[in-house]
Amino acid sequence: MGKSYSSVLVEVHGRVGLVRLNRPQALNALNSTLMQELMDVLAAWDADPAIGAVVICGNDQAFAAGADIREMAEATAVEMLTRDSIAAFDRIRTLKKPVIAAVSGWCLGGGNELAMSCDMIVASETARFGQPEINLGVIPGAGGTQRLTRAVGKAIAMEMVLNNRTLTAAEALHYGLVNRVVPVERYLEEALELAAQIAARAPLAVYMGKEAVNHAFESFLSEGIADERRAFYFLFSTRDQKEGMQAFIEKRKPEWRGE
Ligand code: CO8
Repeated sequence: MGKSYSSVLVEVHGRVGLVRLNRPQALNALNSTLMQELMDVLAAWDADPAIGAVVICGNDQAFAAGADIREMAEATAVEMLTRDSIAAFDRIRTLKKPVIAAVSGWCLGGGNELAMSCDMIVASETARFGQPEINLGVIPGAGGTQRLTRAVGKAIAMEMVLNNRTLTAAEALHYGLVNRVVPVERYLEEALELAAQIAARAPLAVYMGKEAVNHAFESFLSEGIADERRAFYFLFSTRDQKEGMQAFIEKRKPEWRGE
């Protein structure tokens, strides 16, 4: 990738891009530099056909303990609005490549909102999920009231947002916030394996599948169904559809080209 970053670490594993949030002294609190660097990396990988999926992780202690409180403590409403650093969260949903959050330790506030902005979450047994903004006299600002409620339901979301209830990894799995929970020694490997499996699949179908699933959260059922159907029909114009179906008939492995 060539560029050097101060607050994220970047690695490529085959067709999977791995970006590590790297402000361990602040439990990976999301400041503007980190968010800019993260978005820069994600945008570059989204445009790179050699990358098929992305994993975002922190370290074993913290995925991220929220937005950087020191950076925003003195900000005025006008400054917050003008800076609009929250806009970055929504961009992950619009990326073509699937993004998996590999979460261990603290996953709080903006950290949990970042994880929920990703397409899937693989958690370690030590992960703790929460929206503690109420302790700071504010509410979640980057989707914590919306994505969280859609994921875990109203009852649990209310407790988390109004009373700082944190979820253990097992609870997060039970309520549908995360895809899977594995021992701390394995969570990153597990996320990378899942990403590698998806990265080996037909790229256009993965992109349209991600978009169609995300549409379920944004539309009436009839609109979502119509959108899905259009995407399904469209995929019959791709070489990968012909190859995938022919390979099935010929009892061989398909070769995906993303065309
Ligand atoms: N911001 C800035 N610094 C932080 C943050 C944070 N969110 N979290 C931890 N740190 C720093 C601490 O200040 C401390 O630094 P120092 O050593 O210099 O004093 C260091 O990280 C280690 O933290 P602790 O000593 O507090 O570690 P503990 O193990 O005692 O406690 C906790 C861990 C419970 C996670 C504790 O650090 C904590 O409560 N952190 C704050 C959690 C929080 O309130 N998060 C929500 C922030 S608000 C938010 O996310 C709104 C999102 C809106 C949109 C996002 C826009 C970008």
